[in-house]
Amino acid sequence: MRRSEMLSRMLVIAGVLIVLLVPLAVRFYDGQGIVEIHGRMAETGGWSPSAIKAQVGVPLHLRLTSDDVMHGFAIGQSEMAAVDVPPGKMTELTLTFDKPGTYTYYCTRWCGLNHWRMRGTIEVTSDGLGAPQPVSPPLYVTLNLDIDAPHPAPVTPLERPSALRGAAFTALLPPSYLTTDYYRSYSPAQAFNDLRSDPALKSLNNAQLWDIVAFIWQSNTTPEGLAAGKQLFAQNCAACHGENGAGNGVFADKLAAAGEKSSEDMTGAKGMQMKKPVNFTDPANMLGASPALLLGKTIRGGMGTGMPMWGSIFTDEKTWNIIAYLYSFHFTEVTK
Ligand code: HEC
Ligand SMILES: [Cu+2]
Repeated sequence: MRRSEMLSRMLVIAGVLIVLLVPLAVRFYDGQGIVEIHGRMAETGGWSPSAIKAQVGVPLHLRLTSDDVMHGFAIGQSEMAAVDVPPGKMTELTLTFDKPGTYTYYCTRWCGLNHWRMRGTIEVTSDGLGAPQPVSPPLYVTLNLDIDAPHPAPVTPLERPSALRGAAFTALLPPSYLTTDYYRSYSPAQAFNDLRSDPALKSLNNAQLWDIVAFIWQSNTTPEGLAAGKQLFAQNCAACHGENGAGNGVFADKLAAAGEKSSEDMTGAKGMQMKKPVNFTDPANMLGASPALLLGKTIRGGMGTGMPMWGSIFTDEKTWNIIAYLYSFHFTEVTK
């Protein structure tokens, strides 16, 4: 064989190899390989694996499938749209993270009583570049609130307050009541008591002061924010708290019916102390709760009461929108 012929054959072989290997290599080495995740209802194991690792800026390829019913997959605190994970099919997904941290993936379909326990984590690290961003503690911690304590409202309105009527008194209202800080830190009942003892407002009757409370609450939200909160509530909370917030969602009964069984955690240990989902339409309870308290409970969860923790799922903005929506069960014309 002549030297040049051998060389050209080798080049051909090399070329063929490159054609065959490059796509494979790209699949495996441009990222961290391919991770296959199987979804199962929480009672039979949830996601497996339930913890994976990734690196900042390096694509993570996922192949998702379900071993039982239809599940959904989404990453908490991100704008990623949820993808369906049907049984008997592989759904491919590539994710690239631009910040280090622990991300939560969760099921977005109500697949069973313990649907919300279908969660896993992605630990995203960077090569020592850029220290993790310091996180400020949530407001309920700063305010030192006991978010598990009962919070009955010392006063409640006789009729439904109206933000629209309340807006008529803006000229009298000291501006300090309209700050975000004020709204987030106090319950509507506390705000009512503050207004009642304010000399600037002593000409007004109680119903008028409640209208101002509704107006203050309305001023801290927008129609878009409320619409977003309503949608998030319907998707994530209504199954327990009820479509209309009355604490009678379809899962509320099922949780009660499951009785003893529902107090088992995923390992079968009886770690749970199940409670009834809160009725958000009860003024005696809700008007005694500040947005900071409700947000605290929402992000931290009930720690074994059946109330899931949502802090790793929603951004702060989304959670504040849900909280604003919860008060709309009490105030009329809460949007402009
Ligand atoms: C699986 C059922 C379940 C789901 C889903 C659920 N909750 Fe709850 N929630 C509960 C239960 C049970 C309680 C009462 C026990 C407790 O306070 O820990 C509760 C209590 C709360 C409280 C405390 C209210 C108060 O007056 O102190 C808030 C706030 C709350 N839930 C918000 C939410 C939001 C917001 C969502 C949706 C993002 C949600 N919950 C989804 C079961 C649920
Ligand atoms: Cu599921």
